[in-house]
Amino acid sequence: MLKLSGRAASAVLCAMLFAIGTTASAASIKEGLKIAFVPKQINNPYEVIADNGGMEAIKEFKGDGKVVGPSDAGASSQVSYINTLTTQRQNAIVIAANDANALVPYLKRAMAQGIKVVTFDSDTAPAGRQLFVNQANAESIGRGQIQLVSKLMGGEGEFAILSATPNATNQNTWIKWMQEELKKPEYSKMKLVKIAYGNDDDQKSFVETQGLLQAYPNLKAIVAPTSVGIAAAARYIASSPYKGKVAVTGLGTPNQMRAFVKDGTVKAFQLWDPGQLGYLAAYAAANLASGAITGKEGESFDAGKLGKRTIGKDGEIILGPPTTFDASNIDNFNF
Ligand code: RAM
Repeated sequence: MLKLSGRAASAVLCAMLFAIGTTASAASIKEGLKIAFVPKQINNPYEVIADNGGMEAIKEFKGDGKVVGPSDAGASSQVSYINTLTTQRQNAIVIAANDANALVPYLKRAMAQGIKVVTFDSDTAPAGRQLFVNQANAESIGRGQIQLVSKLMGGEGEFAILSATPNATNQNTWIKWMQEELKKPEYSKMKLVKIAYGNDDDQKSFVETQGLLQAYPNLKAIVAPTSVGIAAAARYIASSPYKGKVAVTGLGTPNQMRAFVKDGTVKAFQLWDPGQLGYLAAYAAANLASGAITGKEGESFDAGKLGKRTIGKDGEIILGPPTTFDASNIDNFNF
């Protein structure tokens, strides 16, 4: 048997106590928490991946998870779901908000009844939630989109943005940063001619793409910072005479964009892993609902396979930087 000196033995004891300490933080989540995910809309593949990530996490910590939500991303379409979840006394609501302000009174009512509210993907005004799990720093997403489209259109010419809904908090914040980036002298030959809204509806985004190409015959690129918009724009361009002439980029899932990268319609686009976003949001909600964190800046919690995460300013938790996908790496991703 291994014999240890007094000092070595106490080092081992310390290590054991430390190990017990770290497991205690992992076990700080109560079992059986009822956590409901409310996506922007239920039929959007991006949101489905995010929600599945959330359900995976909830399973890990033995909670009781579900996904409920509207079929359109309209400003008030989530209100009735919030009200039902409040009546059901869920422990936490994790929501990708379709509007910064419209939901606040209802989410406040939920919080007043002890329900924890975490926004993810798309935030409300801070009064509507305790935490916001953001996919990446909003400024770097917005600036990154302009840097990418500038490269694709050779730094000059007209381009348009095809966004989601006019009230989507996430897209509006990113667009604000895109416009900020555009003020730099290196983009002086680029002109943003229009911001169109496809409402995160495939058909509307398709028709809006067609409209942009007709209205702006000199258009050199479309940037769609929405997974629904970029896929619809790429589908339109892929079978039109604009293929190879008008660049399509923005934010999309590799699985939805793969065919368009392979056929040359899309050269490059960006995203993060939506599954990890939902996973992180579920851990944040569970830690909040277990009383392990209160939502204050500087508090940390254990987020399962994503490791320790820390709450930043204004209750924001950031997943990580986005990835740029192109023909060279797209096959390494499957989501
Ligand atoms: C759409 C939604 C979502 C956004 C992604 C990039 O699926 O608008 O909120 O984060 O695109």
